[in-house]
Amino acid sequence: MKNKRPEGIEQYDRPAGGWDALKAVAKTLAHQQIVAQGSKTLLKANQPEGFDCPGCAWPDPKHTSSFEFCENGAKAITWESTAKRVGPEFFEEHTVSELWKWTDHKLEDAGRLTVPLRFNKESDRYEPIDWEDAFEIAAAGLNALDDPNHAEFYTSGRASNEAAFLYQLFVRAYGTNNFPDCSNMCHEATSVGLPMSIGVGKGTVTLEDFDHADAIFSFGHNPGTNHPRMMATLHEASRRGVPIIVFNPLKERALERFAAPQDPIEMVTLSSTPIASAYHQLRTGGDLAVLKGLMKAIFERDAINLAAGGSGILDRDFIAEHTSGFDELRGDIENTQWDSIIATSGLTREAITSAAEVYINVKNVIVCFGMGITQHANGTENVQQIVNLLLLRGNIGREGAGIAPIRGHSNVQGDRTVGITETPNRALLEGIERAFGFHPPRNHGHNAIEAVEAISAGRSKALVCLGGNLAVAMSDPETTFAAMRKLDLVVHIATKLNRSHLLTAQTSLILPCLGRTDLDTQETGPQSVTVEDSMSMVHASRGFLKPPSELLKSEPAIIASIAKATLGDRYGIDWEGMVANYDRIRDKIQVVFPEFSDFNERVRVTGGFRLDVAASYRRWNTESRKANFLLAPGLDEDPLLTEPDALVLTTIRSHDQYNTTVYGLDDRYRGVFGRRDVIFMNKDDLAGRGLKDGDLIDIRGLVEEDEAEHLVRGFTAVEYNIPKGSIAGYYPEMNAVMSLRRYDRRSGTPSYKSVPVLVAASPATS
Ligand SMILES: Nc1nc2c(c(=O)[nH]1)N[C@H]1C(S)=C(S)[C@@H](COP(=O)(O)OP(=O)(O)OC[C@H]3O[C@@H](n4cnc5c(=O)[nH]c(N)nc54)[C@H](O)[C@@H]3O)O[C@H]1N2
Ligand SMILES: Nc1nc2c(c(=O)[nH]1)N[C@H]1C(S)=C(S)[C@@H](COP(=O)(O)OP(=O)(O)OC[C@H]3O[C@@H](n4cnc5c(=O)[nH]c(N)nc54)[C@H](O)[C@@H]3O)O[C@H]1N2
Ligand SMILES: [Mo]
Repeated sequence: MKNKRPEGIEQYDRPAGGWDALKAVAKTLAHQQIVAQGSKTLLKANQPEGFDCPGCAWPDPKHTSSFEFCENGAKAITWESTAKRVGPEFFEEHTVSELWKWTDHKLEDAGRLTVPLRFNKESDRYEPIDWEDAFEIAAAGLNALDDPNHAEFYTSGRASNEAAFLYQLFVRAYGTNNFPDCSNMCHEATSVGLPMSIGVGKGTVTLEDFDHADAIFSFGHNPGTNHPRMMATLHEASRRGVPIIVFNPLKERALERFAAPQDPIEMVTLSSTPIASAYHQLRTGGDLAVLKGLMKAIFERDAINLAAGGSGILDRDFIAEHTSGFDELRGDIENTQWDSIIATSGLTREAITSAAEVYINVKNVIVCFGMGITQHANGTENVQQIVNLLLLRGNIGREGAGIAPIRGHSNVQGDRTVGITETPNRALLEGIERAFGFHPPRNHGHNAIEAVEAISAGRSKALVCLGGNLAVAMSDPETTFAAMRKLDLVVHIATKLNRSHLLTAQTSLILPCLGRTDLDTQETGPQSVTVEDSMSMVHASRGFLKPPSELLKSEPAIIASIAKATLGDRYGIDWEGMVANYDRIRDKIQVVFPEFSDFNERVRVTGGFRLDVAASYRRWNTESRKANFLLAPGLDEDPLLTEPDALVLTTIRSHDQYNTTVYGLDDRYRGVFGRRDVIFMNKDDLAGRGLKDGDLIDIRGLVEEDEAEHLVRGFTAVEYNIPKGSIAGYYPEMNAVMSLRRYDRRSGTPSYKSVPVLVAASPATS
């Protein structure tokens, strides 16, 4: 007899994609009450004349004019273009204390914000306010600070290039480099690690390179959920017979099998295409060991080949001409023993060697990776070891090969390119001076963790957020929430209500803005914005829907107005002129960043243009002028994990969420329906603790001695196919067990994917 599973937990046997994906979209459209308009909206996503889908940063194919079906893109779009509204009546009905008790899902699901709001402490309510008053209040709050470095300016990666550029200009003219940014919690390990290795913090491949790849390696990303349009590429590659080698502790369905909704045969015959040719379920955090193991196997094969009189299997010409540090790398890998590689990775030597064979036996290899690589204490090292692996056979800077960090938010890469960074380099500072004639601050500002620390310590007094949900996205909500409540001034520029907005300060403003899908009309007519995808392609995006309220302003307009109110005529910056016509913002972008030359002309060409990624042409902008093999000595275990019984918790996204935005409670591909309060565990880890499938458990984060308890109670243990010692739970619920001190020391990226925890039965059940 089959054991009874916990409520809402099922075996989901179907491939990813397919009819269930179409059904899910129909359900979303109905829920957001926009059936007629919504379906038309979907057809304009990622089309030359349409808007850039706010769902992910995967590039658009160059030669398609047909609609690219994407379930989660459809959710992102309908979530924004919903018919539901959050206006003055909503806030008359609900106090902030009452809203605080709502779930994250319910808060955002209430609909689009329609009026500027100011929090009134007496009534415990947000109340409508005039735009002009809002700008004056924000300006007065910022100007009241003793030092501009006492303010923090957060950016979430949906902001367009134009909005982000004006924002960084405003903040630098105001006088600080405090730019905490969602990227600090995401691909920062990439942005810090890659420049040291290859001289540029971006991926080196284009979408066309996938057509020429002979093997694709995938580490720690879940494209079926988070980048569904990537499935078209993987599906096509698999059908061409390209081996796809996956390293992921969880068997993600889309990486196993996928039925392309675009493929009439798969849809009609209910068939699907296998994606991974080999699926390696490594231990969470075992990537460094795997990467070193792959290199060790390659060196071993090379030695055998040389001994047999061959010329070796490394690209020795490339290594000699283009790289530095090869001997040191080889020494490090020789010193790393198979025993520790096997123990840390949880994979057998045979498994690792077989993957290395695939790598050796083909010419062109692309390595893709996501948060499973970056969100670890050694995230930067992980990224650099991926580069090492690629360099060994010259797999960077030629067609069909390279490194492909799969970015998160749709314009997170572009925001960085146009100046959202707490560590400005010389080119950026000189560019601003050239374009605007003032000396921007040079000192390093705060990243996301440092910003929360500064607020928590009372050093920073004001926080401006260009989108996002910083308090919920960050580790350790208890500390972060308390910190936010101590602020003098908070300004949120947002489309929808979320929990961060309810952490009210002395003065709190919510300024509602247009989204990607909305028509943006300024003095000179309808405007387009631009975005940069994961592969450095820059293109235009134009919304076309009637905005949810006549009162809404665009992000550039809001930023320019705050800037004008705060700075007056300082440095003679023409804020109004730039907002009247976004071409003028782009003209300035091109003065600051010469790679945007002829920006307005080039972005008007269908498909846009690619920003120069020097490493794609084997030009290495590193100090050595070479690509550097960099070392990650040892395979050190986290000291907290040496505690007996410690498990490594990884935090993941469900199929029904966009970061802190929870669309719904299903995680279809993992067989979870109607709930998120579950922890996936290996059956031995359950048994070893006297637990079974369905038991209620408490999860305690292991923290340093002087830290407060980090405990969550009453989650349901679900027996799952995950390596022993590794457990998984959903972000953001599990952020409560994570200390703010846990982050990659090189990049500042929180180690959301390797949280040491203890699991025990909930007292309620024992
Ligand atoms: N629909 C939707 N799309 C999104 C988002 C969303 O929330 N929803 N978020 C956007 C953003 S901001 C981002 S950054 C991206 C995130 O996209 P992903 O990088 O795919 O994000 P995660 O869900 O965090 O999952 C990472 C994957 O890593 C695996 N993993 C966990 N720990 C490890 C490990 O130690 N090693 C390895 N090798 N793998 C591991 C998990 O099992 C999971 O499959 O997606 C973007 N797109
Ligand atoms: N435990 C754990 N924590 C994590 C992660 C993890 O994997 N595990 N992932 C991290 C990652 S990769 C990231 S990127 C961060 C995400 O952190 P954020 O980027 O801060 O969070 P989001 O949930 O994407 O922000 C959602 C909010 O953005 C606003 N918004 C949506 N569209 C727009 C728009 O067009 N304009 C404006 N102005 N506002 C808009 C809405 O108000 C919405 O509530 O979380 C990080 N936190
Ligand atoms: Mo992200």
